Amino acid sequence: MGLNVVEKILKEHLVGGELVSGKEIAIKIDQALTQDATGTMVYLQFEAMGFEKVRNELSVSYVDHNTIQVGSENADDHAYLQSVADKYGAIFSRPGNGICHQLHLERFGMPGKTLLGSDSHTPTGGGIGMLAIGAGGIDVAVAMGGGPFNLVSPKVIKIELKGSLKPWVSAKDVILKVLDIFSTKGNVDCVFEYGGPGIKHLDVPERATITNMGAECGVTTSVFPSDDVTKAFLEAQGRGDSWREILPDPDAKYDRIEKIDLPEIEPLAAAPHSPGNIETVVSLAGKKVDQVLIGSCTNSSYRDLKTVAKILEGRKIHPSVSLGIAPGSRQVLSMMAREGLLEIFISAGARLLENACGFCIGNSMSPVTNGVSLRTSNRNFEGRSGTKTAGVYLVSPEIAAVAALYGRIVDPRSLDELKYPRVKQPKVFDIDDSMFLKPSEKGSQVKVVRGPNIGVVPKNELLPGTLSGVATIKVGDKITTDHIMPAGQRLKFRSNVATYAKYVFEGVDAEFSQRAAGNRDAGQHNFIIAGDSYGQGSSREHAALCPMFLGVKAVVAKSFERIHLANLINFGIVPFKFERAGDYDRLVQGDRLSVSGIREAVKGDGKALLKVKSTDKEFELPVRISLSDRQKDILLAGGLLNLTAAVVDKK
Ligand code: MIC
Ligand code: SF4
Repeated sequence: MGLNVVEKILKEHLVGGELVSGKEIAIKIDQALTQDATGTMVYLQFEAMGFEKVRNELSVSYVDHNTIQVGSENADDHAYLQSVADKYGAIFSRPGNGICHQLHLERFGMPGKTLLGSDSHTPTGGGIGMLAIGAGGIDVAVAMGGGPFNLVSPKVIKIELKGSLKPWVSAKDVILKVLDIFSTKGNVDCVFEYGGPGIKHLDVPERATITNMGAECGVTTSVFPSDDVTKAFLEAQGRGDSWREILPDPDAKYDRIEKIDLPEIEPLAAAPHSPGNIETVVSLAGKKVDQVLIGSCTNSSYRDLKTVAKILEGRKIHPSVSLGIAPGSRQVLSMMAREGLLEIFISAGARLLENACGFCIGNSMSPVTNGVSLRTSNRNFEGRSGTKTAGVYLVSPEIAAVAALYGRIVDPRSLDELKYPRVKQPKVFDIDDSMFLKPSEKGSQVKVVRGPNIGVVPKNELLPGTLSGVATIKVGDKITTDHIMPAGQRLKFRSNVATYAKYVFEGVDAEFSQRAAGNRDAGQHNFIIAGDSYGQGSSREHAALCPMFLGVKAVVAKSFERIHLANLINFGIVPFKFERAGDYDRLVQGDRLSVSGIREAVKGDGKALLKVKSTDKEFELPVRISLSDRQKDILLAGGLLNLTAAVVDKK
């Protein structure tokens, strides 16, 4: 029987289990990436587990999130990461080199390889034909140490693209269309495999824009075949020898096929406050815009920024708009400089931003109160921009650039004065790898630099026999990890769990952390009650680690997102699902909750009873924990760190 691209790569890497969708499998990880905001914890855990060196083919430690450096915390993190990479054998990408996903695509991505990254947008690598998956930091630490990665064997959904895109419509609109079809929930344990005659019209960075934002649908990853387009990109990056063809067999099977006619797609936007809230640009036309930000790992390639430059050329931005442009990498930046495109940005009135995550993670450029911000990034969750009252619209670079000129959302197809600039991939990209530091020969002799911001990894206790405590918070549907563990101005505390934990649920309920710590100190377990798709968005394991530190022992939800579910288990927090979704309505914050025989339930069939008690009610309701045998062991041990530190083969 013929195989699809996903099956081909999985088959080559399978080290445990069977490729039957829904069943847990283990795969070998060829490459790993970390970024600084999750990376310090990855390396602290790597050290705590006792690994002696990095053992996979390639691990790269990028610095791109925490580059603001207000106070010494960020610089402390960078110094730690640089020294620890040197010691254990990873490549260190210096601050100023660019955004991890853009850089990895340019310089390291290889068709047919597996990549595990401690960042949810790792699937950007799917644009080059690799199986690139985002995961929690501890899973990446294990993979760097040579261990396998465990995942649910996915359902493969083929997205068949036909025809080519019309002027003013680009890859961003394709993924916004996909989000419109699939939404941000209900796609857990699926992979999108793109195919069909339309893919030959999309170059690798465009494909990467599409696979990048598959993360917003909640799929495990997205992948394009590796074809002549992939070959041309790798050759232009001076890496033609990394190419191999990977196409689906003609009789490959899929769990579902969705067809999209590229010429039918029109310019789209994701309206506040969800990437799944899709509207047409024409329906938003006329909306006044305060800020336009172009960049992020979704849309910061040479193609994207040159398109923007061509639109801005010879023009000035609207006086009421603040325009910021952040190239994705030093390669993009240097090509902009060499080709005179920076000149265009400067003359148009743009603010040149660092080639880093910056605004995308709310680290800078927060919009004005009640403002409208148009961004080419991938997430517009409420408050992520740093301004709770602002509305962020996610659009293509084309729509963003035109809005910067007019001060409002405009459908450029209605303008005669603007001609659509089609940008072609250059024959050769500028290549200068000098900001990637290879590990020195000194290895174990290297002294790891630990400034005051470098904390320790807290460990959990064994799972107790009975959980007993309080519903410390009740939240609704689609709670993102940005709700649970805010980034932005709190991002600099990532390496220090005790401090960062003070901000758990800060934007939702600023008293949560204190209340939870109080319960913990009084010997009570904290429970979180949640609706559907709990833990959407980022891979940040701090959204499990910090609640664990505050004594959260269980989350009772209608459903969970993939990476966050794995993170909860990895830190020993029990993920209960309501057996009957309607029971969610019967619980309120402050209810006293208990579950007895929890260790037996984890070992056995996963069914348990949640006892609910308050002054005016008392009842029991059924909850369920679905776990693989491996996950059962982790949960019983109180987390992966307790388990792996004991069994790891360290040499
Ligand atoms: C994000 O886009 O939310 C982040 C910041 O890149 C996160 C990682 C993190 O929280 O450090 C992600 O997407 O995984
Ligand atoms: Fe960085 Fe934003 Fe991409 Fe996350 S989504 S990796 S914060 S650019």
